[in-house]
Amino acid sequence: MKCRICNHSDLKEFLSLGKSPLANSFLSKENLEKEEPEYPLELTFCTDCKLVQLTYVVSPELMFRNYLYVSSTSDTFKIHFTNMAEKISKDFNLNEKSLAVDIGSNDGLLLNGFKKCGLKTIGVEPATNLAKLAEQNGVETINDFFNGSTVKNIIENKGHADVVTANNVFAHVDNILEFTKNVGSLLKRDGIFVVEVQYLVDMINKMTFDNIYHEHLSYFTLTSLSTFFKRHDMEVFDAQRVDSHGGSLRVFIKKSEGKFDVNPAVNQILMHEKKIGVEDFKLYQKFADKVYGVKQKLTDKIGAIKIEGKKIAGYGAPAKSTTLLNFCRIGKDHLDYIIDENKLKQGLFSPGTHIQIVGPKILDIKKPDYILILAWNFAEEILKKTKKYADSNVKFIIPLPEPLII
Ligand code: DWN
Repeated sequence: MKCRICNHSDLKEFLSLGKSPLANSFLSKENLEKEEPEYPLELTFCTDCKLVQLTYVVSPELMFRNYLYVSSTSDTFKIHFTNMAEKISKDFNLNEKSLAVDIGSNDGLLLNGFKKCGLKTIGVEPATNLAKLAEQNGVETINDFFNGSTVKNIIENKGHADVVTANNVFAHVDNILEFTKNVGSLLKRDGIFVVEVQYLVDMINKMTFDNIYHEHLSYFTLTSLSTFFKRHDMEVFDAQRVDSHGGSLRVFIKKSEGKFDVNPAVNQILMHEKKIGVEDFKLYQKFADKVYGVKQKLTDKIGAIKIEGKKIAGYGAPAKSTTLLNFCRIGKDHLDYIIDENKLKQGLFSPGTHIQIVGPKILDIKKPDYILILAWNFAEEILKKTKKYADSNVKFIIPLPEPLII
C-alpha cells in the first residue's frame, strides 16, 4: 500500500479494530439473514508526510450512493452549519454575485445558510436519497460524486466558485489529489476552499476511536493537511478548532497565488502539534494501547450491569456506533434497542450487531434502567430531550473517553 497523499510506501500499522461492517449499512428485517460484508479496519502512519490513514479502501459507490445520515437531524448541526455559512459570507464579503459550491451537500443544510446570505448555490451529493431531499428543501443539487464532469457542468452553468466547502467529506476521499485539482479548477483565483474534518489530535485526546470506520480513509492533523496542500499549489491560510463530532478542524485553503495572508492561528496549531509529537510514531502506538484499555473498561461496565439483570437501551445510532458496538462486542444481549430520531434509520437494524432502531416514543412505554449514549457528541442535547421521557431513576452511560455513568 502507498500513502494517499505522498505516495510513500513506508507505512507503519499501529491499530487494528478487526473486521467491521460498513458503518451506515443499517439492515432491513428481511436482510438480517443475508451475509453481511465486513472489511478490515486498520490504521497506518506515513513516516514521510505523517498522514494517518486506513489500509483498506471500500468502494465509494457502495458507501455513498444511498446514505442514511441526514445533517439536519440534530439541532446542534443546524446551528453549526448556519453559523458557518453566515461567518464565511461575512468574513469574505460574499453576496448575491458570489457562488458557493458544497461537496457532499447532504440535505442542503449548509447551502440553505449561504442562500439566506444571498449567495448563488449548488450542491454536489452522490446519495440519490439525499439529493432528492435537498431539492425538496429548495437547494439545487447535482446527484453525483465531485469529479471533472461535475466541475465542467458547474462552470458551464454557474461559472467559477467564490467558495467551495467540503464538510466531513475530504477525509472520505481516496484520490484527494484529483479531488483537490478539481477544486482548483472550479475556484476563482481568489476563491477559498473550506474543509471541515475530524481532528486526529482530538481523537487521540478524547479516545474517540469509534470515529474510525471505512468512510473515513484519512485522519488529519494540520501538519499532514498543510504538507499536502503545499505540494499541490495551494496553501492553508487559516485554521480553527471546532467542537463538531467530538473535535474537528475547519481549514481555509487558497490557491498559492491567492490574495489572503496566512493567519497566525495556522502556525500556532502547527507548533502545538509538533510539541505533542504528531510526527512521532510513538504517539500513535500509545493511543492504540489506550484504545484496548477503554474497550476492556466499557465491556466490563456493560457486562456488570447485565449481570445485575438491568435493562440497557442505546440512544443515537450514529455511524460511529457501528465501530464501537462491533469492536467492543456489545450486541443484542446487552442493548434491548437503540433510539434514533432519524426516521430513515427507524425500523432498521444496526450493522453487524442487528439491534433494532426505534423512535424515542418507546420511552413512554418501556423504561430502561440505563441509556448508553452512542451519539456521545450530542450528549447534552440528548440528555435534555431524554429527561422529558425517562423517569428519574434512569442512568446514562457516556462511553468515551472512558465509560462514565451519570
Ligand atoms: O463523516 C461523518 C460524520 C462526521 O457524521 C459521516 N460518516 C456521517 C456522520 O457520522 P455519524 O452518523 O456518527 O454522525 P452523528 O451526527 O454523530 O449521528 C448522530 C445520530 O444520532 C444520528 O443518527 C441522529 C441521532 N440523534 C438523535 O436521534 N437525536 C442525534 C441527536 C442530536 C438527537 O437528539
